[in-house]
Amino acid sequence: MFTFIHLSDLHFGKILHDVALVQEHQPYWVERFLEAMDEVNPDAVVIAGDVYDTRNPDQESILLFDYFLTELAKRGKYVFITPGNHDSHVRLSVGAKLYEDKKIYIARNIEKEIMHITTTGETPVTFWLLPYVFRKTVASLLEDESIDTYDTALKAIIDLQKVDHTHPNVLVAHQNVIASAEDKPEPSGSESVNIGGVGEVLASRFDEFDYVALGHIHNGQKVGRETIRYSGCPMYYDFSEVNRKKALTIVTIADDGSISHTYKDIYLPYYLYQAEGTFEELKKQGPAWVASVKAENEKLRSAGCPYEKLYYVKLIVKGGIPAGGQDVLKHVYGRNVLNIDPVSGNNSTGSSPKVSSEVKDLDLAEQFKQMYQQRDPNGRGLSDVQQKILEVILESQETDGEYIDNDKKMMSDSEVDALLEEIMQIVNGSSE
Ligand SMILES: [Mn+2]
Repeated sequence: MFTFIHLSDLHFGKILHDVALVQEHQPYWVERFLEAMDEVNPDAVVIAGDVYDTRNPDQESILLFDYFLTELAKRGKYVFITPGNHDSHVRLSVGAKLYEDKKIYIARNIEKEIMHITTTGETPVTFWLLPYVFRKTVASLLEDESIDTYDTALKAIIDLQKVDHTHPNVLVAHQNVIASAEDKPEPSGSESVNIGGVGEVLASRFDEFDYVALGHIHNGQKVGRETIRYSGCPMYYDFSEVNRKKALTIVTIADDGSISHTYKDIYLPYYLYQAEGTFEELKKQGPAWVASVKAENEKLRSAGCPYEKLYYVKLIVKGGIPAGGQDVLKHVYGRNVLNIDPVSGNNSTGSSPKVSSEVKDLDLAEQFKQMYQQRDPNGRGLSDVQQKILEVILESQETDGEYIDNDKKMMSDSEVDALLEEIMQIVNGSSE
């Protein structure tokens, strides 16, 4: 029997609204994870991409990953890590050759023969580490310009691997995988990637592999068969995940090669609560909710649990908020209100404007500028600095094909989001 914990999308350095999770919450998660790992006592831990939230992580995030790796190494288990689209594969894999003595394997860039390791022990398993596949990287690696989609790029790479079926084979990958055009995994709001069709690859490309440990989509779920799975991000990274349960995916490969999975709950650094109603309704309901959280924590304490449950709150206020109403709600719900979203009648701020047909034929920079202006409630558009940053980003992604497929003539809303996020990161980061 061989057991491993399937993780992905740690996103060290992520900011939830204005909370820098790396300060307290992500270190807390690492501790709870290590405790859970010691209980499960797996043979391996797999991290299927997006260790970091950005390709240029801050020092706290790097130190947290360093600590996490060191603790994993102390336990002497196999560790398999592959870079996601948020990671710089170079920064992620510094010293990777040295770690191999500690049974820690970190993939770097895509090569014709991808990194694969067969474990020693009673139930040998071969782990294949596939870094995030960019179409352009594969097209240039294989010198084949007919590779024109992510799906054909992935197929071309997989076809080159010589999979030996005398052992079970596990592929670790980070892609937007769909079972079919009608059967797509349900995204969360926090992937900040192009879910709108770009980058999709078919699950059937993985037929050679007994289990596919996926990252990228932040809601844990299967894709087609039970053994092609997203583990989901380990803690809540968006209020759209509010009703999702977060638990560790534990995969067991039996001696007869059959594969099953279970979930293990761990204590999370924080939980989410979301309520919707008029200002008066929300104000009235607040105290009862605060009391229920208090009761829940008292129950935990009397059961000998050393941890308290912390909640972050989002309030969707219908019908407008009176002057000073935000402060009233913050007072009622406590200091952990992260987001008060006023929704008033048909003037909804919830959905973003659709792409108008005239925007289609413009170049990406021009499209982005127009869409940004449409979204900006003041209609101001990009500042000069933001415009410069946009140009630099679009130029750099010419070379690695990130965020947007340049061959696509139209940007989706999620692509605008991703670009905007990157611009904001650079703007915010430059003041540090
Ligand atoms: Mn991710």
